[in-house]
Amino acid sequence: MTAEADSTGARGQANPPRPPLAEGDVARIRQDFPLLHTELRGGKPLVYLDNASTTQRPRAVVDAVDEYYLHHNANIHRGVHQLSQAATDAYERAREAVRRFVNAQLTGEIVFTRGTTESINLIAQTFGRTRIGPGDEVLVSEMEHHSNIVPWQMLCQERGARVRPIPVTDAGEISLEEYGRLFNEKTKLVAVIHVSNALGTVNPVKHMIDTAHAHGVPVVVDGAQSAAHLPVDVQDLDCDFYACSGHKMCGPTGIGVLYGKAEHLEAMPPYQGGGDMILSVSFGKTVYNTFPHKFEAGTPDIAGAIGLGAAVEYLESIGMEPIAAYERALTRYGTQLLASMDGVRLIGTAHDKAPVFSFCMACASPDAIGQVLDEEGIAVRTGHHCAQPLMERFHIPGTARASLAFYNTRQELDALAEALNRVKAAFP
Ligand code: 7TS
Repeated sequence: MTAEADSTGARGQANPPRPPLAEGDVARIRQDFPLLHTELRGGKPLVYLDNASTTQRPRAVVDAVDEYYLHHNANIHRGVHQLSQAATDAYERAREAVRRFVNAQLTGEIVFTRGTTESINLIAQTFGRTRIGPGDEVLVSEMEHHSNIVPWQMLCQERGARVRPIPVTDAGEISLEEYGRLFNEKTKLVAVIHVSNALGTVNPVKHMIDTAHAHGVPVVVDGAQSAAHLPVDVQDLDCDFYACSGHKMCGPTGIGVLYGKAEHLEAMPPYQGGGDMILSVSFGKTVYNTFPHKFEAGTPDIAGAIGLGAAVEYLESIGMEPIAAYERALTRYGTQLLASMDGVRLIGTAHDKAPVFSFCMACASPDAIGQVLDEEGIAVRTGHHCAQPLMERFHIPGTARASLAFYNTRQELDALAEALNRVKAAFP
């Protein structure tokens, strides 16, 4: 772990360093993901490079979901019957697994949501509504995903407050100087992406949190793209909130996490009303449940939470430090490969990056690139990646984006480069 990486909030100091994954490890890991062995278009092996959209699931996750539905299915926190208790135990064990994974202090600081989007909307509609008033300012970076912009715009519109963008440099890094200058007595919240989905930049969020706290300002971290790539330690970061999505970290879709400091969750009003979030209801007076249940109205995605618990246990079994180290090597390899290609322009050349390669080509639009790659069995995403202000910042309508995970290989990056030569041949 480099000194620079430390300021990103990656865990690593407390644990002895473990070696990165070797090629043999990755070959074994790939056996855990049946879908990676798919053949497309008349026998071409799938090269799945769209992990920022959603990762693949290992068999352990699918099995955990199956096991729940086939053998333990019941509603939670309700019945005294055995099945309901077993389901409740499994759901709460998953919460504890997530707590351990992000190193929260208390299990109750983990709220299950539908995903990052819902986690951020929850914060905006509860914490945000109690904190943001007329004339106040919320700082968000220019590289945010729409789900860390629009909920703040909606809140600010309602409250007569405003969202102020933190500028991004040409390399795709947050300008820390400009960030520091944006603070004033009206600044009430910072919301920042840990790892950029569109550029791969790993932001120095720990440093940014320190700066915000020095001004008495709480920080929300969008961890949708970091949880599967870096060891995350919310206590070390000292973030006020951390949001992530199960499906971007090998878990099921429809389940996500909101970590919040206990003092905030305690003080926040509920998000939605209904069953499970109350202790008692009468027409005279309703008493809310304690956190995290206060924020989990209605029957949750029980199977999803159990699958997410299995996903974090799977990631832990490989080790987040070895994953991060392996991915850093993949990032270096891919960067050299693509930067050396004529006619390919990498967007996002930050010093500290996750294995996300966003690029434009002089000869073809991102969509046309995506189509040629698809014919070769290579899955990438094209377009604005739900980061239109960032595309505007780089004066481009969109990019083609190859986003890798720990089960991707150098050979797959070679296949990408080879296919890009075909794009050039197709659009001379
Ligand atoms: N925040 C970031 C940084 C993201 O990358 C995404 C999804 C979200 C929030 C929203 O996550 P959700 O699970 O609630 O939908 N990003 C992408 C992407 O880059 N391509 O497809 C989805």
